[in-house]
Parts: sequence; structure tokens; C-alpha cells
Amino acid sequence: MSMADRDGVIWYDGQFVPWREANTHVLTHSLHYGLAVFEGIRAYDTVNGTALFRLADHIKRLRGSAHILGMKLPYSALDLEGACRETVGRNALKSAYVRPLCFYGSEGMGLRADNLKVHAIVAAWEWAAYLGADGIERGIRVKTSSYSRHHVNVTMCKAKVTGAYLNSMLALHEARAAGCDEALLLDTEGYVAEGSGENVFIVRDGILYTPELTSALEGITRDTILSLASELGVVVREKRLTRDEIYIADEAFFTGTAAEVTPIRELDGRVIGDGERGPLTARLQTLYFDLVHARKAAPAGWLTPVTSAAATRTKRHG
Ligand code: PPE
Repeated sequence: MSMADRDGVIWYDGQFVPWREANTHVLTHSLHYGLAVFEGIRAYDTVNGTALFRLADHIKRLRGSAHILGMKLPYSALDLEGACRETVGRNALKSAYVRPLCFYGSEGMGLRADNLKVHAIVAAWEWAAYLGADGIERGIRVKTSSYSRHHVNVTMCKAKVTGAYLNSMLALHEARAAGCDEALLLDTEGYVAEGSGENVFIVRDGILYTPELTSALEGITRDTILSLASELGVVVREKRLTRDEIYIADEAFFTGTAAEVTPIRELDGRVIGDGERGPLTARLQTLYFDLVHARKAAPAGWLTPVTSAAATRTKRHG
């Protein structure tokens, strides 16, 4: 089913518009130059009703991304949080993937355009396991990419900006053409950075390792896993990793809002550990799913209930 041809509503610049009418012009500046910021947030069908997981943290990152790019958002954090909550509520989704996107309009063309308005949308739809239900259980096959992750002074790695995903897609298409499920990108010095849309972890001798965030996105799922690991008393080290450290790891997994916690069973044709979901991966995965479904107590502010129509009023600032 086309993403453009669905029932429901999309929040567009403060108004809810019918899904099929949430259109924008072909001379939209961001479409041409890749300068737009976005988020991916999941809403889960929790024991206390539908709730968005770490909404405030995602909106904070969205605003940070805009700040890095010098894009002036006409909406407050509260406006955007309200838009996400109400978009899920109005579409009557029990669980959802929520996509806020802020982009430049069609007020001007060319790199020098300086009269551009910032527009924002929030859409939400049902999205099953990103790397497949089978991937969540049995793990996926990954290939190290021949494309490097962005150098820290090429694109800004802390910004979740649309243009950066050209690099992700080059890597992903290459990995899939080689029969793998996902790509692993190394930084420009050859150290492990992240997946095309996930952060990466390994387990060796009971210790959990993940790359420092120099050239990887500051993943919110990554942060959640670090807090669950500390709850379990697992020793965690954030350090530079090499691809061969992954080859000889006991376990490996990816984390991301879309990917959740997905085990990696193979990298570059080398089987990792026993070639299946490892025991610590399984534990962290269970804890993660318990947390997002409120079967386990979450820190304050991590689960935000959705709202129904008219519960929020959005004002455009400037
Ligand atoms: N690295 C990258 C490059 C990335 O895109 C994501 C999220 C992460 C790490 C993990 O971040 P977090 O979601 O905060 O744990 N990737 C999003 C895009 C997926 C898509 O196909 O679109 C996501 O998971 O929502």
C-alpha cells in the first residue's frame, strides 16, 4: 500500500489534514538539497493504554538537529510533543511508528535561498518489526560496508538529518545486493560506527561494548540499553571497536527505535558466537520489550500517553 494513499490524518503545520491531502510542492527546497530533520518514535500498546516511548527525548533530539543545522523551528517542544500524541490518538492506532519531519518549503530555490519557511509534519502508521520478526528471534546477517560513515566534519553526526541517509542507503543497498539484511558502517578511520539505521553492541566475556558516539547517532535505544545493562549489573565499555572484534564477539546486536533490539548472527560471512541470539542479548531484548510495554517500571517521563482530538492546541511561532 502506497504511503500516500491511506486513510487517516497527518499533522501539517499545526492542522490535521486528511492523509491523501498532506501534499507539498515539487520545488520544496528540502527535496532538492536534503536539508530536513526528522525523528522516528514508537508508540506501544502498553498495559496502561497506548504510549509513546521516550517522546520528550526524541523531540529534544529533533530540536537539537534543527539547531545544529541553523534551522529555526516555529514550534516549541510542547507543540511537537502534543502533535505526536494527538496524531497517534486521532488515527486510533494502538501501536505506531511516529515520524515528525521539519523541512524547508518552496519559497525559494538555490543554495542561497534565504526566504525559506520551516514546515513541520507528524505522521504515524503501524510498523511491524523493522528487520523482520524472524530477525528479532534468530538474528540477522550483516555486511561491512565499503562506504564509510560520515566524517565528523562532513555532515554533522549528532543531527538526524535527511541528507545523511544517502550514505545509509548506499550502504544498505550494497549489503542487500550481497544477500545480507543490514550494513555495518565504519568511520573514516576504519573503526566501527553504526548500522544504516541502528547503533551496534557486542558482548565479549560478559562485558558489553558499544562504540563511542564520535561518528554515530546518539541513539535513544542505545541509551535505554545502557540503562538496562547497568540495572543488570553488566559491565559496559564505550570504546572504539574494530570489525574483527565483532567477528570474535560472543554476541552482537543492533539497537534502534525501528529495529528495537535485533541480534546479529553473522558479519561478513563469519558466524558470531553460536550463530543465534545470545543469552545477554535475549535478556536485554526481553527487558526492553517489558519496558516499552509498561510491564516493567519505566523512569519518569519515558512513557507518554496519546491524546484524542482537540486535546492539544498548536501555535505557530514566527
Ligand atoms: N543510527 C542511525 C543512523 C539511525 O538512523 C538510528 C535510528 C539509530 C542509530 C538509532 O537511534 P534511536 O532510534 O534513537 O535508537 N533510525 C531510525 C530510522 C529508521 C528508518 O528506516 O527510517 C529509527 O530507528 O527510527
